[in-house]
Amino acid sequence: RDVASEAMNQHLVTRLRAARRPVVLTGAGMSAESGVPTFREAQSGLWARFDPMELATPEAFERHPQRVLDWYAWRRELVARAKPHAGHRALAHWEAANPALWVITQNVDGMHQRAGSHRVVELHGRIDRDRCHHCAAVAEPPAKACARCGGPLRPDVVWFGEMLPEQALRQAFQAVVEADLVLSVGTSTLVQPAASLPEEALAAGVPVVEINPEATPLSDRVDHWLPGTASAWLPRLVA
Ligand code: BJW
Ligand code: ZN
Repeated sequence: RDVASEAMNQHLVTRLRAARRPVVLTGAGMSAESGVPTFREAQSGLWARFDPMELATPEAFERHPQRVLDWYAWRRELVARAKPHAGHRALAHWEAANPALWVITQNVDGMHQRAGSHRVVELHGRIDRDRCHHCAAVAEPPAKACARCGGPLRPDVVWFGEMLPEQALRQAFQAVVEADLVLSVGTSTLVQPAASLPEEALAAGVPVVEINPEATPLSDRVDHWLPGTASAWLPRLVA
């Protein structure tokens, strides 16, 4: 590493630590190094021939419920075996040092909480819960049908074409417009409305820093794009 980029990194560390109301936005890349595959990566083995974008829809569940439930059962197992990594722990430490920090995640795996973060807003639900596809009553797996209305149970996550949980969405937009620094980690920034959060920050003049090994639609407009992984960058920046 050359002296100039070391100096820039040091400058970034100072800015992040000085932030009074930081917000961290996380996506599937945050969990990749814990062993949970991202959505846009090729899926492995059994599921290689299915496009996650076509499984994560109400239409897929209505047409092929067992296929969708089997995919979720496979992913639930990956999540249960996965462990938070140094990047998750760095964010938990950051919250301990700065209790105003928010983590706003698109992930459904609960990994931030397992690492010790408390102020986590979950935009896309949780894979370890079920809810009724008809009346939205929450249920514990492995029940098969909803006790209240007899409707089919499905993972308590947000599929394409479905609304995000209203309160989480409201909290997320509020946190971002009140933030003095936004850090976007491991998201392709393609899926709405989550992809609008860093846009709102940029429009409000809030500095945005992005950690992602690949460029995204955001990368050439953020204040700093840090090409690399969550577990490599976060402990250096904020732990
Ligand atoms: C690393 C790394 C490492 C790798 N370290 N980084 C046209 C225009 C605009 C919007 C729409 C449109 N057509 C349809 C829409 C709406 C639609 C949408 O946005 N579609 C786009 C694809 C175009 N959105 C919706 O439907 C949303 N609802 C909605 O809009 O409601 C209003 C409405 C309702 C009805 C009618 C009309 C409007 C709902 C979206 C729900 C998304 N759900 C999923 C599944 C969740 C459940 C589950 O887990 O199964 O959420 S899809 C999937 O994408 C999942 C993710 O949370 C989400 C985002 O993905 P993410 O996190 O960015 O992951 P990847 O895989 O895309 O990227 C990983 C990144 O990590 C990459 O960049 C890597 O480089 C990087 N990476 N390793 C750091 N180690
Ligand atoms: Zn029901």
